[in-house]
Amino acid sequence: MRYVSSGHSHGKYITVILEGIPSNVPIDLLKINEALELRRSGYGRGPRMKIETDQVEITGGVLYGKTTGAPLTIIIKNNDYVNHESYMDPFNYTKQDVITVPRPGHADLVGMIKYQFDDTRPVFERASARETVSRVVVGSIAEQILSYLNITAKSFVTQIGNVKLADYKLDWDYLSESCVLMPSREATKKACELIDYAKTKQDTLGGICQVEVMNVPLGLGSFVSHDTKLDAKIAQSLLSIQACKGVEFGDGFKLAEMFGSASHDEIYYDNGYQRKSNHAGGFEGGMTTGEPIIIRAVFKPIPTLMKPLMSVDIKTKESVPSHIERSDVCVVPSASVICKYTVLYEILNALVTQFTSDTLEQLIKAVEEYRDYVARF
Ligand code: EPS
Repeated sequence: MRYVSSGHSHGKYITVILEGIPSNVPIDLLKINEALELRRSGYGRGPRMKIETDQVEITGGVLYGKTTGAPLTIIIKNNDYVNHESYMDPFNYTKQDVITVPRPGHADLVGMIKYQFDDTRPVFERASARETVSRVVVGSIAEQILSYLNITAKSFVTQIGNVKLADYKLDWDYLSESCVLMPSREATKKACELIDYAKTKQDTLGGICQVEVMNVPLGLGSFVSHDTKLDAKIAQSLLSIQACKGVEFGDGFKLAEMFGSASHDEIYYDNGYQRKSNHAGGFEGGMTTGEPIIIRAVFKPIPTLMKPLMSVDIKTKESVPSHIERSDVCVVPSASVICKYTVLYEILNALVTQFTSDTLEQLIKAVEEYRDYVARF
């Protein structure tokens, strides 16, 4: 499987071409739109999220409600385009609003130097996290296919600023109600207060989110070569999400302070090979172990600050405050949604690479047979 997305944050559309999806998969557009809605929601997002409605349109690769096996063409309209059309229409434009002061922490400065622009717009229009709609769309299609294999996933936020979920009692029933996607009423309240505080300070906040994937067959990915390791592929995909600065599996960075005797997952046999723990987060040797996949990703506070950091005007080389753009205060709840769909895309990609999967039926049968084989081993 592979996909490519194209489009600008304030352009007319984000377009995605997704290749390698088996044929005969019924596509539920409502589910994709619901996933996109969850991505937009989350306490701490900016005014733009009230403008966008994100209804996908599929114009290729689906006939009679099911995939044909051909590449899917998926279009997501940017409602905000109408407010930017005078300079965002690719040909019929009046160049105005030239922004020559890059924001520290954003792709602005390096992008301008590398691609020889005198304006940050051609950089930030593409570097923008608006592009993450594409990751949610392809991941939601993956989720629909994975449901036939009983593979399920959830994601949630474990930290926003200094508010850590670990300090509170968990309440999983509360997760769907939490406006910051934290499974704790108390932690949610504290996180919202902190976001409000950051907003009054004209500042931003980062955090950590966790993805868990259940019932993934043992042996996806491989140990044989550097580029066949599935944990590495997932890490690459997650790190490519805007503002992501680190990824860990299972006990992750905590392993540094643990003894080997406490770090690994002892094996026993009881109706198949079992593990006493899951420190590895579902991966050994770049392959899935069959245990739940546990991944955390850390997101830096977003770099567009209402109280700007100092920068340089590339026209005059003078020291000036960086450009102020309407933006979000905290995107970690959205990031947790994006991370879940990013991981699901990679899991499906590994499955269709490993098993016969021209059709949905073939994939289901191949995975069923393989699971039987593993159970008998
Ligand atoms: C973004 C800046 C904001 C965010 C945007 C990502 O947009 P704007 O500059 O239009 O206010 O709201 O996120 C989205 C549009 C989205 O759909 O997630 C940025 O600079 O990355």
